[in-house]
Amino acid sequence: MVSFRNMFFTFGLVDYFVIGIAVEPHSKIKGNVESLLELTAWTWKHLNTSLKVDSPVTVDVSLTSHYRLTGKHLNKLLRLQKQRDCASILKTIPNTKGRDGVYTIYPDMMTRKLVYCDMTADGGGWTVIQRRMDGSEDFNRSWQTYKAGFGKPQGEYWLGNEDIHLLTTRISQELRVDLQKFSGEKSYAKYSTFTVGSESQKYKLTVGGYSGTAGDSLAHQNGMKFSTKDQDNDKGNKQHCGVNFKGGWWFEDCEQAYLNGPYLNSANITSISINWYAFGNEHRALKKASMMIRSKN
Ligand SMILES: [Ca+2]
Repeated sequence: MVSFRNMFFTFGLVDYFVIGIAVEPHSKIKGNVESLLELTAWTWKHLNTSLKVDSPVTVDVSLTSHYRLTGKHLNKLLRLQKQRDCASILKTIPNTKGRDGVYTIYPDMMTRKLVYCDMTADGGGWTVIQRRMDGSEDFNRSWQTYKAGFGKPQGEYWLGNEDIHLLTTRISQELRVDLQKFSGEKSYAKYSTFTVGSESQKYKLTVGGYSGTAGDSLAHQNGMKFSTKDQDNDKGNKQHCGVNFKGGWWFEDCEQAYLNGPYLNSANITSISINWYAFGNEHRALKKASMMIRSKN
C-alpha cells in the first residue's frame, strides 16, 4: 500500500525524489509508485530501482526507487504538504478526482492527520470523518479518545471531535451520510449545514438543510451535545445514553440516528446498534455507514 506518508524527499539533490518502501514484489511496487506519481503535478521518469536484502535469517528487504522529476515541482510539493482537507487536495491536484484513498491533511494547518478521501461521490473532495464497515473497531470509547480520534483511515474510524470542530467552524461544510443495510439496500442523507462546536460547548451538533433518500433522522440530534460513556451531556434526565447505548454520540433521550453504535453482524432491530430510523422506519442494525464533509466554497 502506497500513500503520501511513504514519501521521503531529498531537497539537497534538488531534482531527485526518493521513495522507500519495504517488502512486496518489485513490479507491484513500481506500479504503485507510478500510479502515485500520476497524482502529482510533476513530470517524472524512472531512473533505477535497487534491492537490498539485509539479514539472512529474518529476511529484511528494502527496495529504493529513484525518479527524476522535472518542472516547477517544489512549489507544488510545498502546497501538497499542507492541505486542510480533501476538498483542498482535489482543488490543488485535480487529477486526484476518482482516486479514493488515504491522504494527509492538516486540519489546523500544523498537525498532520491521515484521512480517507472520497474523490468520487457527487464530484469528490469529501473528507471522511466517520466510517463503519466490518466491526473491527470498538466505538465505545472515552471522551478523550473521541476528542483525539481513533481507528484506521483505511478502515473503521472516528476522525476526532477536535478536528471535526476545527474543520467545520473555520470554513462552512456540507455533510453527506451514506448508509447500507445488510440486505444491500443503500441510501444517503445530505445536509447543507454541519457544524460541531468546541470542547467547552461539548462539541454541540448543528445540522440542517436535509436532502437525500435516507430520511432526515439526524434532525432529532440537532442541537445536542456530545456524550460518551464517561460524560453524560444528553437530554435524558433518567439515563446516561452513552453508557446505555454503548458509544459516543450527540444523544438526545436518546436517538433517531446513531452511527457510532455497536456493530452487529446481522440486521437485528435494536437502538443499541448502528441505525437510522427513517431508513425503513425502524431501529434496524445497518451493515455500513459513513459520514463525510466538504467545504462549500
Ligand atoms: Ca442523562
